[in-house]
Amino acid sequence: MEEKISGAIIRRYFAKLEKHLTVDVAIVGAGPSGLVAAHDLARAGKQVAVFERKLAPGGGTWGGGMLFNEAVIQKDALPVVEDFGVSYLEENDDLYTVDTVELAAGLIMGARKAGAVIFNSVSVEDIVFKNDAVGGVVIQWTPVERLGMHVDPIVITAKAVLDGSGHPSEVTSLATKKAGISIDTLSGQIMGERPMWVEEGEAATVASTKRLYPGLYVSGMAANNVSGGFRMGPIFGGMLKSGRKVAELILQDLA
Ligand code: 48H
Repeated sequence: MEEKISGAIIRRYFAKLEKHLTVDVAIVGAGPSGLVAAHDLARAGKQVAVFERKLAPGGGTWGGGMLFNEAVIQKDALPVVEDFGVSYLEENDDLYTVDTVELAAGLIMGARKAGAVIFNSVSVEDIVFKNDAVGGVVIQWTPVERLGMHVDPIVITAKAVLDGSGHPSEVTSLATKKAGISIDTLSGQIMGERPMWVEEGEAATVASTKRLYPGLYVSGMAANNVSGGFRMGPIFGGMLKSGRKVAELILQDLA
């Protein structure tokens, strides 16, 4: 019995990993924007792998505002929430609340059930950059990264790479620093996140969700950081709509 359990896990995991060595879309970060994008892309028939540094996918969803596990969403983001079967309560002024444990769990389940595969505890430490385009991600176990062990990573090739890494926009940072590229922002570089201004931040999150360079896309707080948007705190409509928008952009480009 002991051998059967270990064997089943190893066989299934490595079959899953091998099947995703080359994908249509590699998504870095299983926060709300990355999970919505994963869901929409997989639902449209694309092969999608999500790489999440932490053990638990969900990004900043779980903690709500200051660990009060409720978040606010706006009326125009309700279709996304409804797509995932997540329940909500009406507050006022076209604002609604969601239990963030249900939101995180719902987004994870929705992305998985649509066919996206999530590799948790896996960090993206570099990009593939060939023929003047981003062509994949370089991955390493998070514990190896955290322990600072000198271990070479492995590579996932992809037609599109989505930087859904949140505030630090890690993938775009790698692309600008290591590949030395100029991206689609006013300065051609990462502009840096600005302070709190909810309405502006929410609008900017969606507006700055875009293709930054051939093969490289950005969503969520990473989009804000890259394009110099304001932050907005525990309101998640912009993240959900950003995930939906970037999926549409990638689908158009891959068509
Ligand atoms: C693998 C990585 C790597 C890496 C990071 O921050 P997130 O929740 O992402 P978004 O942008 O979808 O949502 C942002 C939202 O949660 C938020 O922070 C808001 C609304 N803030 C407003 C404010 O004012 O502060 O998730 C990103 C995920 C995390 O789980 C990271 O662990 C993961 O990406 N990640 N995974 N390899 N190199 N970098």
